[in-house]
Amino acid sequence: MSKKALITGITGQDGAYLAELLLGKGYEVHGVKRRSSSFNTGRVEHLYTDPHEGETRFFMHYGDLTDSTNLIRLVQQIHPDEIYNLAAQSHVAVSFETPEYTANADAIGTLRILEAIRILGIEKTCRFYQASTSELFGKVQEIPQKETTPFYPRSPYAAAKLYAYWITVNYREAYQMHASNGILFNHESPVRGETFVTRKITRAVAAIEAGRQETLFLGNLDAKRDWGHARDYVEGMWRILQQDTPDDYVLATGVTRSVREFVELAFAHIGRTLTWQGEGVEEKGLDVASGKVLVAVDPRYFRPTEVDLLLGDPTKAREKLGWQHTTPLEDLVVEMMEADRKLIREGRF
Ligand code: NDP
Ligand code: GDR
Repeated sequence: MSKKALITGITGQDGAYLAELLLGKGYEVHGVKRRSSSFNTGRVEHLYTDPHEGETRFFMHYGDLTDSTNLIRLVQQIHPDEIYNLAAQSHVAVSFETPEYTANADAIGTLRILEAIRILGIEKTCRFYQASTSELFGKVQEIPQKETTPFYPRSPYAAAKLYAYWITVNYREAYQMHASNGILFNHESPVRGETFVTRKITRAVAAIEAGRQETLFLGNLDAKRDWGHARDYVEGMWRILQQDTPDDYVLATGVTRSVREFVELAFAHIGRTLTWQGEGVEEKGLDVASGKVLVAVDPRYFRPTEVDLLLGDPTKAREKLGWQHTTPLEDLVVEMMEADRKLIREGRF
């Protein structure tokens, strides 16, 4: 009998990579997708087989983290061995605009799934993974950040994820559930959402190269992040749930780079070198060869409170899970740039 996994957020970046990983391991994979007026399953289309055309181990169900009855019914019907809770309003800047919804989906949504497991009495057989985040560390308390570093959330998103982190720990301790947190630092890929900074940059650089865009407008160029590849991080999620004992783990690369450095790497890939002029909102990135302004600051992208520096220490994950990242940032940028150049060539954006 193959194991059954239920993935919330299957239509997102991590959901797509995780579904592919688990199908490759022989799992039956069930995903929760939201009703949308436009197509939202593009990232998992390649995994889907029309049930009329043959056997499949990949199933999608309509649902929403804000609907308890739906979640209870899905868990009851599917009876999963493992639940990966990846669904969230995951955009930090957007969480300042939609704080109540973000709390409902990201914080209470997590509680709803834990309660579904408990109500259905499967807490001894069903393992639970919570998509926790380096945003919990927020305002720098310690460098690098590890499992014991104090949390200091800096956004409605991070505050909601803080609740989700602790309710996961609490249900583990109170009901002996196999419930674990992966505290994941930023991870990216060619299917990263287009409004997160890495993908926004690679898309814009590809568009500038193709003559489709003049300038890339960004917010804080000096924020530093520990960026890895999503493919490595979903492997870590799976490893966390295969442990005999539930626990919380940081997954990170152990290297931090600024948004500015990411921009420079992306432009270097199309043979452009930048020189920076001006300060603050006046700062611009100019093409050394032509003098054209390729990058400018738009304060619209500043956040009311910012997370300045994230740098993770993945020692515990390496020692206990045998996990480590495989993709240096330079390779990640090349992969994302090539994917976006291809989309442009094929007229797909
Ligand atoms: P994405 O934004 O790409 O995907 C989020 C997923 O959640 C999508 O499938 C989305 O559906 C779904 N979703 C959003 N709201 C709801 C809701 N109310 N009910 C049901 N589903 C919902 O995120 P990632 O794949 O990048 O991240 C996965 C998880 O990991 C998130 O919880 C994120 O907060 C967390 N995380 C991500 C990190 C990263 O660097 N990527 C780092 C640390 C944590 P739809 O497609 O319809 O919008
Ligand atoms: P983050 O990712 O907030 O770290 O959350 P994002 O890529 O949005 O921002 C990273 C840094 O870049 C700065 N920045 C900009 N960001 C965006 N989106 N757009 C811009 O134009 C821009 N200019 C500068 C930001 O201020 C920030 O400092 C991601 C999400 O995936 C979360 O769900 C996850 O929990 C964390 O990573 C770990």
